[in-house]
Amino acid sequence: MTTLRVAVIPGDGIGCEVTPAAIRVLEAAAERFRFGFEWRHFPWGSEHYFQHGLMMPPDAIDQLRPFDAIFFGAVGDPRLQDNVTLNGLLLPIRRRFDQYACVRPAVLYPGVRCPLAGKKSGEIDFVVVRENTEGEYAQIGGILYPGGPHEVAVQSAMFTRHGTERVIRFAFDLARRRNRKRLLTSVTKSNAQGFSMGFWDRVFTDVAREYPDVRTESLLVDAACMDLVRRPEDFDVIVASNLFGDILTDLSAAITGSLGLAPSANLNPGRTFPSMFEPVHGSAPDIAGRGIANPMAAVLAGAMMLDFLGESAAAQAVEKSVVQTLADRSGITPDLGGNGTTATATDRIVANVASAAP
Ligand code: GGG
Repeated sequence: MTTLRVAVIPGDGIGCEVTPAAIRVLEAAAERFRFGFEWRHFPWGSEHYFQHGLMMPPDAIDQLRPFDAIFFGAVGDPRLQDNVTLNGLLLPIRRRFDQYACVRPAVLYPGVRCPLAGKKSGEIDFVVVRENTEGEYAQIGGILYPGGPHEVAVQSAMFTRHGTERVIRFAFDLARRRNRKRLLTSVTKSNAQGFSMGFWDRVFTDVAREYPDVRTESLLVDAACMDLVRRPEDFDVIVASNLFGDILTDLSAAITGSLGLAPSANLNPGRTFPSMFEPVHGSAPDIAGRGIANPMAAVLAGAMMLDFLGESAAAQAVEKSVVQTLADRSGITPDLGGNGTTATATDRIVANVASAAP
């Protein structure tokens, strides 16, 4: 029997609520499809910072390296600056394990209320591929004369040919594999940022020549935001830089009903290091501890992990079980208009995993 070795970092806030919920669902899938999990929990995050002055220990990357995958919850604590928490935990893992393709599907499922008028389930179904290791998140910059009247802040974005080509190529391959509209949309802001984003546009045109069977479109990020609201059904695969990909995926979660439904896979496609799977949402301090966080984004991230690790039948069963739970609208959480809790939604999904047709 296959045993998947997974490092679990629940992190902060509702990360500590949705991660165990998703593990219950994944265990149910493992039992049904006859494979096993070995989970190892790492209590890293803001509490670790308060105790030790660091979000994770100095040898954290070495500790994580042997695992098949990392299952991550959320990071962020109102008592700490977000750049301390993010740059101390999530971003170094993405960079050090070269998880350069962040894959974020956006699907309008049956039973979910879409905030856009007239959109039916199934009509919105696209994937955003976010560059995940460089761009605006490169952490190059500094502060001069801090706090004074002449204070200067510099933050540079870094775009390399290697990094840009590989994520664009990944997105083209995904458009081919999905075989839906075979359309790849590249999103930049090259009218204002001619060096970096003009460079991205050129690389996009270069790589596109290798994929004559995939149609292409280039949009400025402002137009892309407008079009995601006006005509979301037209998109198939979108590729964007680190920052734009992050912003676009909060918007795509909103138009598909809830941030509580949006999963994310930080992939190292060459499998040289473990990939990491997490909900798009953060720690949500406003609802943390109340037991009402939607576990579905974490569960769907778990399904993406199963698929990446070769358990595709189990992955499909988990996704179907979420879809069934949404369609029944029983036990669902308040973000979806229900009056259920994390526990009731998880119970329904687990029951559906056990009973769903193969
Ligand atoms: N589960 C993802 C999470 O905790 N996200 C917090 C966050 O602020 N992420 C920013 C980013 O992914 O760029």
